[in-house]
Amino acid sequence: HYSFFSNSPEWPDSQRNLTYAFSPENRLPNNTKAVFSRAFQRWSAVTPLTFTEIDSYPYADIKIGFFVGDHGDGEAFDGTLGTLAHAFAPTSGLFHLDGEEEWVVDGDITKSKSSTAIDLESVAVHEIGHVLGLGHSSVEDSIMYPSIAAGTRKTVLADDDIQGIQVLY
Ligand code: TQI
Ligand code: ZN
Ligand code: ZN
Repeated sequence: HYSFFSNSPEWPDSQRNLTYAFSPENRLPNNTKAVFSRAFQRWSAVTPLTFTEIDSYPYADIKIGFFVGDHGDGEAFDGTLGTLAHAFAPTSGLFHLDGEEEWVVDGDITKSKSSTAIDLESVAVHEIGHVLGLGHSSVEDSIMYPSIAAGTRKTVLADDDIQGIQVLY
């Protein structure tokens, strides 16, 4: 079953057309940006929310960046595996990914020979759930379940994810 952060924080009614931007330090290729666009669409399809990329990182509601080790928010990344990414409850909008993971962007993760490869889109859909206010779910097929089998891809929202997000929005 789905859960929320304590006190169930959400983006307010006045802030439902959300903007996002990528850290200018990262200079991400378009195929990487497209992964995030697809991940946002999973959630916009089942809520009144919209997500639009803008160039201004400081003005964006949702701030996305890849960082290594200690990056100034008290939650240091730890190199390969372990913590992959984190996002903070509404309305922080911070969405950080561990720059030392072996991120699979367009490749087929199920064909990867590497035991440490992680599917970026799967993690992005999960972290956006946190950005929007979902906690973890006890339903194994859900996006918000707190673990994912190595070498797998999970990008389709389960009924449990949809029910949870539709309580908030
Ligand atoms: N990062 C954790 C996560 O996002 C951080 C975390 C732990 C957390 N407890 C939390 C965030 C409670 C919010 C509330 O879940 S992670 C997965 C999964 C991680 C794990 O790097 O462990 C995904 C990030 F589900 F695959 F295990 C993304 Cl998809
Ligand atoms: Zn961080
Ligand atoms: Zn999580």
